Amino acid sequence: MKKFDLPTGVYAITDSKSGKDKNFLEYCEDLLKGGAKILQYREKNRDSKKLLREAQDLRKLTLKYKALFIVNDYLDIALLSEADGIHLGQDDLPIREVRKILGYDKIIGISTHNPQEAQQAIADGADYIGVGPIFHTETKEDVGDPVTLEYLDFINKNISLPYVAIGGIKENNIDKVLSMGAKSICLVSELVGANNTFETTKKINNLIKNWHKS
Ligand code: 3NM
Repeated sequence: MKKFDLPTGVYAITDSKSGKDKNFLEYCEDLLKGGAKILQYREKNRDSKKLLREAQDLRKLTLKYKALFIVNDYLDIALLSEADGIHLGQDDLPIREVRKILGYDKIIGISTHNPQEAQQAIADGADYIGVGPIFHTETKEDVGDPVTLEYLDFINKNISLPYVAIGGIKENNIDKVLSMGAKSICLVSELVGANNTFETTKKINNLIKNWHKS
């Protein structure tokens, strides 16, 4: 299997609230301008045509900024938009089946919430895992209680796959996940809610990169 690593820095995820006061594509471009080298398109309430159109737009944008493009859940949209990969939840299509269609050149990530799921992700051939929610989050419904830093600690000690730390991470608590070694970190509401998404993404992205330089 190919060796894959997640880029060190902000792992950006779109959110249907992204366009709150901002144009959706401009919002996403701000994330990329701010230095995010991976962008996941995660939208639930869209018809298929709109999903595809937005995914194709984001594919172009991510190529411009030399960032990876990942589609959440939808295998057809990932294929048709020529995404770099797909991100699956525990109740989505099984990794092994998705791999048959996507092949080994594409990235498959999966959200995990406990050691068993992380070990299963390795057995199933995932390229990376999501580790969360570390803290309380309102962004993802039915995600369950925070897994806390204890689960992150387990992952660091026992799981060799690249991971993205996610869930309730803000500028004011990011040091806790950084100090445990997290290199790829996702913040959704913190960036959606920022007055200036570009500046906030840039600041946090530099914070993560500088932390790992020293
Ligand atoms: N997945 P915020 S938590 C999309 O734990 C997502 O798998 C999670 O948003 C998981 O930064 C989450 O606003 C939402 O808490 C993260």
